[in-house]
Amino acid sequence: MKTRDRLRIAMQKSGRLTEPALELLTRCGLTFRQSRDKLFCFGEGEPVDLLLVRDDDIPGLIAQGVCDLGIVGRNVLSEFQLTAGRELAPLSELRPLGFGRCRLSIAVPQELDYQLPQHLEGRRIATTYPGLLGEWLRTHGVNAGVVTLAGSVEIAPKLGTADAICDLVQSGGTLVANQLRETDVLLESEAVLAGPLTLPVDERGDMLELLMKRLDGVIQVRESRLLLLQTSRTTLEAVTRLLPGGPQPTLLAVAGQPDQLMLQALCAGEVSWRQLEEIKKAGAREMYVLPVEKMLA
Ligand code: PRT
Ligand code: ZN
Repeated sequence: MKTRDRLRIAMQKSGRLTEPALELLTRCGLTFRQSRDKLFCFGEGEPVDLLLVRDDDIPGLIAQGVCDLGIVGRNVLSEFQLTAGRELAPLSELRPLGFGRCRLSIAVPQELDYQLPQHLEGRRIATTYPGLLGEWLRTHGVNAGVVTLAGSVEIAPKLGTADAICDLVQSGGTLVANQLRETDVLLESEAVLAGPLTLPVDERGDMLELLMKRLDGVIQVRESRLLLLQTSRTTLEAVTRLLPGGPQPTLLAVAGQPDQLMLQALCAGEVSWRQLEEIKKAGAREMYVLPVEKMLA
């Protein structure tokens, strides 16, 4: 294979992952000139180009060495790893990217009496993920027929071509609209950065390392929240105990109220209403959760 000095990233041309993937790369300081056929985008500042393709083609393009990296759903990557021929290079999930979240689940007609995977014995299950479904069936020792479809899996039970389905679920709206009930989750998915198991050792390797560092920074900031609250000195310990992870909080005095403190804490992830309510019960008030725009430690 001819060596390249520019890094090439494959991403979805048009679909659910397109916009968030582009936004992520832009936040990493990458900009692209779009070519007329919109298949190849030349990177302007850094030596990183984009290939815009169907998501299903992304793992294959990396495995063949046509692209160095790809942004793709874990569902597509895992299916590829289970079904690709041995002659192709193995891939790895380099980073979870925190968008495109969904799950691959089994769903059955609402009226079907289903409690255990064993109730699928001898039945037909429609899916676009025969590799992942096959593995799950084997794990549970179930013999079922796998009906592989290219799309519109959710209508298979109504059409009589399958008794159950194995498909991606996000809100669950599609299942409800088709009188189906979600029973088992096979895989929790989100968009991931996929790459070869062994990374290139030429100029591309340096760029790759740099890109991963920027990605980590962008992801860390995106998931960070700044929590501000007020508490009295007597409830400080109880409040601090409930704070979601992160470094030690900063304490500030409140002018004119010697008993009161202002607490500032950087939290590693989302702070839920439930967590806030618990912290409030422990004695906190005037609580704010703020997104973090940039961070330089
Ligand atoms: O053209 P191309 O092949 O590139 O696109 P595609 O149609 O195969 O993919 P696309 O854009 O639909 O999805 C790309 C990726 O987004 C998937 O591989 C998943 O990793 C991720 N993703 C996240 C989803 C969903 N959420 C999702 N809800 N992919 C598909 N769905 C579908 C699902 O198949 C079902 O039909 O949405 C329906 C369920 O949604 P709810 O909200 O009704 O439960
Ligand atoms: Zn696809």
